[in-house]
Amino acid sequence: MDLLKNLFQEKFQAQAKEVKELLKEHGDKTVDDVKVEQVFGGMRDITSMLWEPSLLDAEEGIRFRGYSIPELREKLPRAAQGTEPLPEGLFWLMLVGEIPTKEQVKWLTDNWTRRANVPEHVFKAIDVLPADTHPMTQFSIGILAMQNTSTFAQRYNAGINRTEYWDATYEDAMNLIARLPRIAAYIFRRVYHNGDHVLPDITLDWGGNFSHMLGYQDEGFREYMRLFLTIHADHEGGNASAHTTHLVGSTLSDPYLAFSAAMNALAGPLHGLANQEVIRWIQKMTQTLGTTKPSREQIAEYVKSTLAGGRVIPGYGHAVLRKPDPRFMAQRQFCEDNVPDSDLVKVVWKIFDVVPPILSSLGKVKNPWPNVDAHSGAVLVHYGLKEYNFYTVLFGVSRALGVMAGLCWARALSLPLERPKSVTTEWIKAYLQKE
Ligand code: NMX
Ligand code: MLT
Repeated sequence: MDLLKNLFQEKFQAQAKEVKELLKEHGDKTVDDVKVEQVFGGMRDITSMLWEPSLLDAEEGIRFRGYSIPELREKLPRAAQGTEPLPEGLFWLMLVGEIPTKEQVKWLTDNWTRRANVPEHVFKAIDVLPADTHPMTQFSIGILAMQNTSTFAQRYNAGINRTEYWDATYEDAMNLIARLPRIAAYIFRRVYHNGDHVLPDITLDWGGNFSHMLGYQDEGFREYMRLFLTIHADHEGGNASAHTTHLVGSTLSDPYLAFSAAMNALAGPLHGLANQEVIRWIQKMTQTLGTTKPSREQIAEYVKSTLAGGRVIPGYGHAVLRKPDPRFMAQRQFCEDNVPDSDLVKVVWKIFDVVPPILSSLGKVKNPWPNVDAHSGAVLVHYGLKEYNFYTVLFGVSRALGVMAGLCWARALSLPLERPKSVTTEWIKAYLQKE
């Protein structure tokens, strides 16, 4: 058995024992009450789901197995001469709860390199799509096309014992993560570079090789990509892409089916697509104003006109966070250190000064602060990746790390089919009358 799988088994077996005891003793205790407004309000804040890789605090932001983003940037192993964490290290941490050593991360990089071969028919499935098909649709189809290689599906058909589900899920999760950069880069080069593909460089780490296959040899871009792939990886379990993975996976659909579905959730503008919407919105603003250096007053007027048109300000607000997103702040810090002279980045920072008071003044927005998507596009443009319809695919590659770790845990703890209770408005009215 491989190094990481072995450690994962040790960890979940111990935890499964603990959970059994915990349920025996405390299974009937209440962790939450549900308000009528939550039933009509997207189930916001209802505590009802188990998710091991990360946990969100509304004021403080995300912690991965207890580690904040600044702590990850300090403690996770880096590339030689690099300053940002290697995302491989975060996957290790999310799966087994321990910060890996440099050697362990090297082992994982090499393991994913060995698993990274994408079957030829996947490229053919992508190639039959019109080139103007949104990159997220191509990505989701590419992932789905790999489903015939699922170890879980094959072993399930052969009559696998349920105690081995975790093992087959782990194999699929590792293969899927290893292959994603190649598929994503293939779509990028197909759509924006006339199919002039860049072959993998097996001497590079997961994020470095992804950047290389996208066509970027600049070490600055690679470092930003390693940071990007780390900070977008997980945001506890209730966000739409993680929750989709969990829900679809709970039917014992294999990881390819579950992750393809998750990417369809990420492709919505209120979720991951917001990163493309942000840059589209800023570009429209600078075009309309006729300057790449708009003043705060000009930005404020443009924000108000967007709101007056019945549209949201992309990159602002959050369903759970109530402070500036630490993922935004990490990118801001990266730019202060590495990208101090970009007009576009400076516009992003000015928007950060201008938007929160305007959103707060509406009196209904619960979180006026920027989220992760408010910053990424400007950094990508700085490094030359200007094709903003592709940005959500980058988010998707990263998100695989968290949701695949989550799915491995769901199988390991034998979490059952997810099936919450729904009610009708009539039911609510009748319930209230009885109150
Ligand atoms: N611009 C304008 N109005 C907003 C914004 C915003 N950025 N954020 C929230 N509101 C409105 C929201 O539409 C709602 O209005 P109404 O009652 O008229 O329907 C009201 O404020 C209350 O919403 P909240 O409870 O504050 O937010 P909710 O939890 O419903 O939604 C988002 C969260 C993220 C969907 C929302 O803030 C939004 O649409 N933001 C812009 C899109 C975005 O950046 N999404 C990316 C999220 C991060 N990610 O990567 O997934
Ligand atoms: C995410 O990273 O998934 C987003 O911030 C959305 C969320 O957490 O609800």
